[in-house]
Amino acid sequence: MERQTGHLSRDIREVVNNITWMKVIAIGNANVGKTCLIKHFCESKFSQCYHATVGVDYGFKVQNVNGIPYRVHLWDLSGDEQYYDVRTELYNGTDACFLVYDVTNPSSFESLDNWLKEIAKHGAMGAKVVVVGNKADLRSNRGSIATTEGRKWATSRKLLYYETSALTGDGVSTMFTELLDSISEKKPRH
Ligand SMILES: Nc1nc2c(ncn2[C@@H]2O[C@H](COP(=O)(O)OP(=O)(O)OP(=O)(O)O)[C@@H](O)[C@H]2O)c(=O)[nH]1
Ligand SMILES: [Mg+2]
Repeated sequence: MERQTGHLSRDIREVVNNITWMKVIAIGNANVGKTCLIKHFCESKFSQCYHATVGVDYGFKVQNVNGIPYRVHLWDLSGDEQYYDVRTELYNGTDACFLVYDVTNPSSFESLDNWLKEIAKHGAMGAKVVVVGNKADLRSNRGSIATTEGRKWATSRKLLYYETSALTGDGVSTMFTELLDSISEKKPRH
């Protein structure tokens, strides 16, 4: 095969160009575990240290969905109010969104409606949204939101509900797999 140094061969370029992509965003209050969930999905790793996302992080992963490879573009948005303007630039064209709260943090649960309003107002109203109660491993802490309460909130808005722990990995793969499955059904392939 002829190949110029530093260039992909035509065959590989064709494969890369033809692969269908999906845009997935993570939203929810600061400190709820969005970055950790993505890290677990992409690298099966967890970090106890909190490094707040500054504005946005971006990465992609090639993932087989129902036997077909997709390029999953993951946009990890900061939950901090100061980055509102950054986030609102990025919602357009979103295929799927996982809206995260921390089951031990009631104010992150109370903020969920505001997040739905934010994405609807700024271009992601057509996106598939799922609700994720994260840090399920800490559920025994006093004041935690019960599974029934989280599920009821999601169901009342016709959204699917998942519980996860980015620490133990429980529920993470199920949430991502089902979310990507549901988009692949709607997403036309090239
Ligand atoms: N015990 C436990 N801790 C978690 C879990 N997920 C995240 N954490 C911890 O929670 C803190 C915040 O996690 P991040 O993933 O950085 O939170 P974030 O939602 O990305 O926060 P921002 O980037 O500020 O919006 C870190 O100290 C993590 O180690 C979990 O499932 N269980
Ligand atoms: Mg983050």
